[in-house]
Amino acid sequence: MATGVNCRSCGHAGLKPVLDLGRTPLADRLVSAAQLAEQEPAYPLQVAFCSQCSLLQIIETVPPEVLFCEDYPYYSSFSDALLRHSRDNVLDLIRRRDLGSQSLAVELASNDGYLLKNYVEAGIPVLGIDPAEGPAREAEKIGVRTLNTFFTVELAKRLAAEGRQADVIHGNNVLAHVADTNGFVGGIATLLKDGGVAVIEVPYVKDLIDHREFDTIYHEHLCYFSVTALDHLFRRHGLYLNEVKRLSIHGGSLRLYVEKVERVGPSMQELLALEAAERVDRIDFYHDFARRVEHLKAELLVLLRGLKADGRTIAAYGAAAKGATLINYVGIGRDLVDFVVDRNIHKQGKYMPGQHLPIFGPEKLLEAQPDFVLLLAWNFATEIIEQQAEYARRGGRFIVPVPVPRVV
Ligand code: DWN
Repeated sequence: MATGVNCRSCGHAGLKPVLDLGRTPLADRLVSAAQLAEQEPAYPLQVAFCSQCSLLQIIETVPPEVLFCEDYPYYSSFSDALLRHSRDNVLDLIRRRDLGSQSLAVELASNDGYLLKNYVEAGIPVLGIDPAEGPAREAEKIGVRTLNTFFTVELAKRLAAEGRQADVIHGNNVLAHVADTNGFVGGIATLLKDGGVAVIEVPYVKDLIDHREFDTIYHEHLCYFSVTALDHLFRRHGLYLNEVKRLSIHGGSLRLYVEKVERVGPSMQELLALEAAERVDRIDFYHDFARRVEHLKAELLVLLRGLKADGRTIAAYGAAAKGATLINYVGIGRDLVDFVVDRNIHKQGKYMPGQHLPIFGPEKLLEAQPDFVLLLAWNFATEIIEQQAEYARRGGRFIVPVPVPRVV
């Protein structure tokens, strides 16, 4: 049975359904105390596959203004691992592309300046573009010049006309978020200098499927990319995906090196071959994903209910967007988890979407000393467990929910 919706990338009609997570609240729309009694907006969250260009995507498009502008609570700098990851990327590019004071580094979805600040430190001119008011304000405070707006082809044309084409364009965790995928990529082609490079990071669909990372599916994430689907997308706009790196961040990501000259290297050929061999470009690869996600849900509920039945107390770590998908799909309310903690001060004092679990600062863990902490931000488990050494020393244990629910 095909959906009546066209592919976001190639326009092909008749996407094939893969997973239906039901109607869910918006993952990053944290609830204030005053809003607790209000009806929360909820939207269908259905995943489908395009058999023409092999792009996995969600059917629903929530208006970007609703998702990313006011009160957008995500600040990249609350993860030390992400800051280190971004700094290494920039220093590598400065060296590889011999960037200097005559260069221009642009970041699409530059957030709070977490990445571009490394260019500023090196005396290299930057321009950030981000629609989220709070993070853009923080970026300006640390000297990262930021346009508080969405990136569009029109903006790219205006900047190019002003002589502001870029030597490097960064786009981390944004390509999957844009409602106009082709417009966004067309804008990159317009804004990039002929000899420039776009360095883009996206979660990798193969890791999502292989490791049952269903909770990274939410309305901000419209597309779930394979290298095959990305190659089709970029070539449509005269861009070439010449080099790819697989990264462990965010449960498995790709770093894409995209240029205006075609010189496809071995890293790209190897991944295209791997995807063909594992049929990542066919619906078969996604066939039993829904069943495997159902299993994870059952396994996690058995674990949590068993601990509660033994009279144990459970809290959670990471008021993450993926955490919202997980607690609402699995059905984790205050009957199982007492509260959530998060370092992000903009999230503290609010409540998780849907299940309305209260959010506190991490110090709450030592105050309440719950027996177990469910790591909703499992993608930063190593960093968080190290950080919470005192909680563990006092007997606390952690639950990692994905890919297999387990106590560590
Ligand atoms: O695509 C996106 C990814 C990259 O980031 C965005 N759409 C939104 C966001 O997704 P998320 O909220 O699921 O991402 P994180 O980065 O996994 O969220 C982790 C949460 O945990 C953040 O709220 C920060 C918090 N945190 C913390 O409190 N202490 C994180 C670390 C590392 C910590 O030590």
